[in-house]
Amino acid sequence: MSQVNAELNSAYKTILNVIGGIEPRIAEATRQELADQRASLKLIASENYASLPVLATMGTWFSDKYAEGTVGHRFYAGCQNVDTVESVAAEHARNLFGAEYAYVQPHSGIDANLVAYWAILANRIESPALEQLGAKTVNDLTEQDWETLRKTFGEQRVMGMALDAGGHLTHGFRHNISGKMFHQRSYGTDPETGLIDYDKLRRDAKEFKPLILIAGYSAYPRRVNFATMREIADEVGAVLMVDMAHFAGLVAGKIFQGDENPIAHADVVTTTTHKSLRGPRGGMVLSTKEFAADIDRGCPMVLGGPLSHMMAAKAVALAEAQTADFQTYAQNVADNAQSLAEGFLKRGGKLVTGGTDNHLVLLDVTTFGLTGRQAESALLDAGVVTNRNSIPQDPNGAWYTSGVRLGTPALTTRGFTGEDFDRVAELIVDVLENTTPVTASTGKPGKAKYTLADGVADRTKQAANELLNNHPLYPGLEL
Ligand code: DSN
Repeated sequence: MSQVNAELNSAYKTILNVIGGIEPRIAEATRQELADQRASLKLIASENYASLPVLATMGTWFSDKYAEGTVGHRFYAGCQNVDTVESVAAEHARNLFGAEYAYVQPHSGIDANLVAYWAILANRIESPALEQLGAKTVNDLTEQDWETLRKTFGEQRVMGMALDAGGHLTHGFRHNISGKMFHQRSYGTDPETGLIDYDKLRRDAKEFKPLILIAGYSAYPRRVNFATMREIADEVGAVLMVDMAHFAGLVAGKIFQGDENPIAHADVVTTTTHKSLRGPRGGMVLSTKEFAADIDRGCPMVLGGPLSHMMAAKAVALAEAQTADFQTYAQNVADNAQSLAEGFLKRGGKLVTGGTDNHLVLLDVTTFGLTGRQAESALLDAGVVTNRNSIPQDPNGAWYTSGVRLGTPALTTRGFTGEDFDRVAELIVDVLENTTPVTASTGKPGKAKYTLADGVADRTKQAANELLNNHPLYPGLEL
């Protein structure tokens, strides 16, 4: 992470002092959050550290402006500067990803997916349905017509990756609105290899005939062949939607190319902007021209007024992501994940799929006799921040789980090398080997409680500090 200029560092100090004069607890929590982030090994695969210019861009008066609508077509007066912000962010998104169309308003990943679902429904169903109902626009529809339309929409099907195979809640999981909107069938992974079985997926898709085939994941440690997904979608007449939230940085950095580049193959691509892409918290939808008009109806169909300060920060982050430095960063993220995986494998760790070729690894902690929850908590006690995660066919269910997911985007931003990640694997194995599950009162092995052997937390924190001090976070920033 490069040194940010001294003026920005001193501006942050001043701002925190001013905030402290109004609500000291918030100023203190903000200072403490930076101290905590600086002092821990952040391995949550979906987190990163945005640059200070990106963070600073979020804190401006664009926050105060309403701008529902789209560029040049707003429901409020005085949006000329918001128009500039949204146009610049969309232009950067199109250029960076080579997309025909970019919509930068979504506030989060789930918002982006909802906008995409609505746009696909509208594009593929609404027009013919309207015609059938003798209506020109949705405004002409009667209550009865809406009932008919609701039934038509309600009969639609999506096919996405199963949650325990690494898929995401918003891809049709029953406790998410996507699972209420659509009939869903999930595709899993091969029980032996842990990899997506494209032949089975094809057979299932032919039987289920989804309107939308969703590719993308939040805990699958491998690349996806989007060219094959496209073929399958075409064979069954589905729209191909890719949720690249986790790996957008690897697409932006040209690590995923050819068959692995979602933009080249999908109709609609959604993403968040704050994970491997290293921007502000938020979402985006990219698409072919065919879906642009329907995606533009995201606000007010799904979204409230756009967060213009966040769109501005997206523009800054997307400009950063077009630099050679970002390409190097993305390559390092992938290389470091390899080093982390090898670090576990050579110390007897078991990884779902046997390794990684993206930015994350999924460590099966049953070999240490632990649940994911025990492993996550013991690691946190030792200053290692991870998250527990289901593994395929997880015997411990989605709450306790049997895995820990670890990603390289954040620590790579700090400048961690492959050697550092090997040391991180060593520290994690040491913690897990020294963690003992506590038997539950029923006499059965407990799923939540554990003990960590004396001295392990301290020696891990000390070793982690050495690594962290070699790669300071926001060097020069003192609050
Ligand atoms: N919460 C994100 C993650 O951790 O993967 C996905 O929404």
